[in-house]
Amino acid sequence: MAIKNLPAEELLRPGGGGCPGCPSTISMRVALKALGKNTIFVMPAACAVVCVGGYPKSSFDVSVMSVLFEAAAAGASGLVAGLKRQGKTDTNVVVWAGDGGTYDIGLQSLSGAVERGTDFIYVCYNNEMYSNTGIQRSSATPYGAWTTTTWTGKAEGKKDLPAIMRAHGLPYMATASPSYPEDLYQKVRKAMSIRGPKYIEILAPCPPGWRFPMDKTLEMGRLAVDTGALALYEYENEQLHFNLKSKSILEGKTQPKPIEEYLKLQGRFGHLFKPERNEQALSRIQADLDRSWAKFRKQVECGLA
Ligand SMILES: Cc1ncc(C[n+]2csc(CCOP(=O)(O)OP(=O)(O)O)c2C)c(N)n1
Ligand code: SF4
Repeated sequence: MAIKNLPAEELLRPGGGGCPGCPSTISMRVALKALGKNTIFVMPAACAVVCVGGYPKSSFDVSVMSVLFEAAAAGASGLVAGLKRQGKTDTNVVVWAGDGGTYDIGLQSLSGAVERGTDFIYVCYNNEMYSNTGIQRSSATPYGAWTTTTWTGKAEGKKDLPAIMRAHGLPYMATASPSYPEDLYQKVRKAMSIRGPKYIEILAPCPPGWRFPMDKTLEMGRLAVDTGALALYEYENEQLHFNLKSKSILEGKTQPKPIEEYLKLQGRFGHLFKPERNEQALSRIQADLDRSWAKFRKQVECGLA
């Protein structure tokens, strides 16, 4: 599918509160083209809910239910049950949450909703930190990254939440990027066609938090895929299927670019390059990444996910 073939209707209007170049807003615009008007968003505390705009104004042409930080998936479960009671089973109930609200504080409510088989789509736009409250670390923040609570670089690696979601045995999971809108669109459409819980994780390069110029969001997303920092895939019927360049990286047909090419454009990793290169940290980051691809290859070879 070509980008010009995406539906022309815009359900995200101008006037939202996101920063220029906001990856959540760009992704939301594409997702709404897939979802259409019969959609209700459930949003916990995060940038995205601020981006909607201040009540009574809204930049969205669909309803948004704002819930407590820890309760997005529980709120969605209630909404799905209420709609079902009214006979409305064709409404898309979609959680749109940051990584703080997903990897950390909302994890129990997400796990519970998935375990109960709730028919909803949960989207995590993962900007790898708590950006709305001033860039604090989350369990999705990668090793070595600066945040206001990891001044010298995070000492721990990130939690593998996609693996935790797959371990729930849910019917559909995918990773996506605002830099590949056609792929994101198709993954949202696929999620809409499947009953039960669906989880989509969007890697969201955030200019103020990652410290890069705001016109470089899409370039950063493409570099994430080119270096293998983001693996684009779908998980369906307990199988992993890789997409776009991630497929040829997995199959060894494309050599990923060195991770440094991605890191050195982000101010949050600036301390790894100056005043002098931190070879130990850089090699650890590359080695961790290589290991995660080796694991993916094994999983695909053995038909495991
Ligand atoms: C229980 C609770 N703790 C803390 C907060 C403050 N808070 C509001 S938004 C936010 C950060 C959200 O981070 P994330 O989910 O990663 O989304 P992002 O801001 O990055 O878009 C925090 C800590 C809150 N609203 N409720
Ligand atoms: S801080 Fe990042 S995620 Fe939040 S509105 Fe700005 S660009 Fe978007």
